[in-house]
Amino acid sequence: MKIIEMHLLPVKLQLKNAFVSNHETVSRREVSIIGLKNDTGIWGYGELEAFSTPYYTPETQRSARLIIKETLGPLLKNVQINQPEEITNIFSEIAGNQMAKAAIETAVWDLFAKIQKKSLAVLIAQKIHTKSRRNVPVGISIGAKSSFAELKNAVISANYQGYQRIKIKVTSAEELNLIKKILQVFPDSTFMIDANSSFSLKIASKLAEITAPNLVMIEQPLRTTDFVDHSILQARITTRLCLDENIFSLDDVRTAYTLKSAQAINLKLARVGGIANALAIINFCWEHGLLVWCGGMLEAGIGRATNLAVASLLGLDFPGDISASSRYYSKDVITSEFMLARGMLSVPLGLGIGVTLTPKYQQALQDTTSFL
Ligand code: OSB
Ligand code: MG
Repeated sequence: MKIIEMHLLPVKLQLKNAFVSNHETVSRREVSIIGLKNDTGIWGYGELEAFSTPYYTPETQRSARLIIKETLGPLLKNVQINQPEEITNIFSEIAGNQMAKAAIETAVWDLFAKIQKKSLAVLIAQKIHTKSRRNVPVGISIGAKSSFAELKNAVISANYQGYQRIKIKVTSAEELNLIKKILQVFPDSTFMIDANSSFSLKIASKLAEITAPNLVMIEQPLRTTDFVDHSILQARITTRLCLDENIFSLDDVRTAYTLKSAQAINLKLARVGGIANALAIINFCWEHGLLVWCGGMLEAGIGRATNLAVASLLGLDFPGDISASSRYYSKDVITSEFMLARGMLSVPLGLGIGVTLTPKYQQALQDTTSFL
């Protein structure tokens, strides 16, 4: 098939609650919806997940849209595509820009699943020779809180809703005292913390002291370009380290594995350039005994559906950062809602990503001029 039209629609969504991390406080989330039309009139959809600012990763919505329109899109013009994996190879001559690449690549996967009349979850499972689960165990990521009372209430609420694992954002080493108390007050909940680089090697001994069995991992404690200090830290503590911001590619995962910088990988499709790279990373992690699980980055409906298709893979058992729609935006871009039932989200049964843009967003997307 060939792609004959490409459309890009910037969208601004209001988060119900501001999300605080060490990088920034997000209250308005900007994403872009990408729509691709092929030569038989079938559409595929993807979501550009870069943030408005370059704190979490170097790309921004504006930089990525520019790269998509001026550089990546034109590489697919008049090109015959037989398999979705071909996109990653075509884009490999362009350095970096993983989120821009992933936006197009995931839309092509959606398109192929629709052509083959199957769900994206099933297509992906077939590619990696496993099965797709109907229901996916999920967790929640709670933004940093300034008081113990606020944090405790957020944990009570997450437990009440049924989330199977709770991640708490931490913006400084001082907040570890709050975390220690939480670990004691909720011995039966499974926790992890995400420092988003707000720790340093200086607090290694403080981290080594936390041996609570209900703290299953510490995500991204140190600098986003460092593998060496993470390795030193991992050797000094018994709690698993998990890398997020460091990981843009399979090569980064291999570096982390070889240097023993972490024992777990937070996998985000957008951050690694799309589904084909994500599958290569999953395979590597499974072969080498690294725990790999699906992260999230405050996606809107299209991105959440795409993540859920990957997270549905049998074997990706650790609950991901893919929470119910109600946790994020008052108005999303799709017509359906992801709802939590017994700590799980169910994978849509429809073709491709299995969700549909609301008429308003579908119209707005089609009204943009194709940049191909
Ligand atoms: O560090 O995992 C992170 C959100 C935006 C950017 C980075 C991160 C996050 C989250 C939220 O933790 C996960 C979610 O989408 O619910
Ligand atoms: Mg993280």
